[in-house]
Amino acid sequence: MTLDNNRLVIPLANLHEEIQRAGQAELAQKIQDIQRRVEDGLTEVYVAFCGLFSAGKSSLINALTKTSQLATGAVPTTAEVAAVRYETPSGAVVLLDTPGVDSTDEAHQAATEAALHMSDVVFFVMDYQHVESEENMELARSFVDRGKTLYLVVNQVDKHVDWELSFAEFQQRVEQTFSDYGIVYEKIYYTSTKTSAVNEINELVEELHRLAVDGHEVVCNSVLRTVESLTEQFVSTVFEPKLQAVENALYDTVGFVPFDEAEANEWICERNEKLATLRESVNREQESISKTYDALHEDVRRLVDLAQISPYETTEKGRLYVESLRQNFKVGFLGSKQKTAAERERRLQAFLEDLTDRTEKYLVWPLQSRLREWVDNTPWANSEWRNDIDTVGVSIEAALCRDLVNPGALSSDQYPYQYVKDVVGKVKSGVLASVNRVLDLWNEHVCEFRAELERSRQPEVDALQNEVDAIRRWVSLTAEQQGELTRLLDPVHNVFSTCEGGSSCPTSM
Ligand SMILES: Nc1nc2c(ncn2[C@@H]2O[C@H](COP(=O)(O)OP(=O)(O)OP(=O)(O)O)[C@@H](O)[C@H]2O)c(=O)[nH]1
Ligand SMILES: [Mg+2]
Repeated sequence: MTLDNNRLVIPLANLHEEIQRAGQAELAQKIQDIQRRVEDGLTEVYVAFCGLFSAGKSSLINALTKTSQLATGAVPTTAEVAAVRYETPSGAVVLLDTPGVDSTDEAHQAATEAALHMSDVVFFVMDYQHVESEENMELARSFVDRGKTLYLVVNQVDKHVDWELSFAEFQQRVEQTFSDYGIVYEKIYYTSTKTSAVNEINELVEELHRLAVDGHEVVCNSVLRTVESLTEQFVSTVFEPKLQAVENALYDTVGFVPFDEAEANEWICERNEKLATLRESVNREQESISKTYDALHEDVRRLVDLAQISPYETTEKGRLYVESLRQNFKVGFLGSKQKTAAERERRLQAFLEDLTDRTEKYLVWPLQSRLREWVDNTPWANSEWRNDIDTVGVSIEAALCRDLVNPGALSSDQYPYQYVKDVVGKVKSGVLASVNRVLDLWNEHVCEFRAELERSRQPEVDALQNEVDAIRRWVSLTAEQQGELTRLLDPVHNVFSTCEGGSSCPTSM
């Protein structure tokens, strides 16, 4: 297989330029380092020996290469990354000795950090006695997070003494701990640079040979993952300030930041459902207020309509009054004008009194009682409204009864009945007008109450809406970030996806 390096070199050069232009010199340099490796042919696998200080990284490389070229010691020793070529029958593997990552010297840590992007595989070396330490677990996780292929090397196993627990039990415990921490690794080796019955240093040698055999595949995989990881770091740095602001807003409103877009969308759905329920409940309550009020209106209208205020006796009095207005109506043998007029007035008053009495008893009182009952039984009605109810009623004036007479119809036998109907109609519309005045007054309060109900829920609606807006801003910013990552990585991915060996290697011929 021959690598068509140019296909990957150009996208990497473009990526380097863009990252350099954005002022991220360190990341740009790392991309350029990878570009150089690609130009050199991507043949040798770089194995970085990483771990806490004094785990035995340098000693292990010395033992593997059967040399003592690297300095070793009980205090933090290795200060800089050193590359050692290790020849196998299938080709060379480059072993990178790195300073301990927990070295108190910051320059040591920086050196390891700077070399990691050049490694294809990490041999994570641990001292037998500190394997299960928190620091080791966190360090292992950080390698996994960077997309590194991880091999675990538990070194110095010559320190194991069987009387506490058997070696098999120790192995089981170590493997369980890594599994509990969810750390994914390729293989685990138990080694020693001294003499030990459980030493797997020869198996480690075989692993190096295998890596040399699979060299091209291993390097291609690693280059792709490292470029992805470095580009992710670049994009994260660019988006960091904006994302921080958006996430702060999320903490202020929601209290949490979603794990991913799916969770964010779930949160949006939940809140939208709550908003819909809230709006529905406000609408329902407002409708219920309107319905109660409308029902009262309707009741009042029906009460007025059906009120019987002119039974037979009343109608008779009305009829007698109307008949007394006919020209041929005379009182006494001589038909004295005064007597006739007095009789007419007496009949009018009799009709008036009767009608007034019945209007009070059968129309006004029932109406007032219905209104009071409504005020008492409507939770949101104001008890002061009871005072308005006293204004309901009508005063039936004699002038009204006189004015309603149609002189042209007096001679008709049926007219007295029509006359009574006219008077009753006028009285009822007077009463209805007085009730409507009260209902109109109350309606202003009803409208205000409906608006108040909406206002009272507004803070809850606003809070939910703010949460939805904050989550949406997060979704849109993370989508933008993802889009930027895709834009930058697409040319690199295209080279890998169209290559002969599938996604794992750039095009070969
Ligand atoms: N018992 C025992 N001691 C070992 C073994 N490997 C290394 N040591 C000792 O552990 C100490 C540290 O070894 P180094 O190889 O310097 O460790 P390192 O991981 O390179 O340390 P730094 O470079 O400081 O990060 C030295 O004193 C070694 O002699 C081993 O397999 N068994
Ligand atoms: Mg060392």
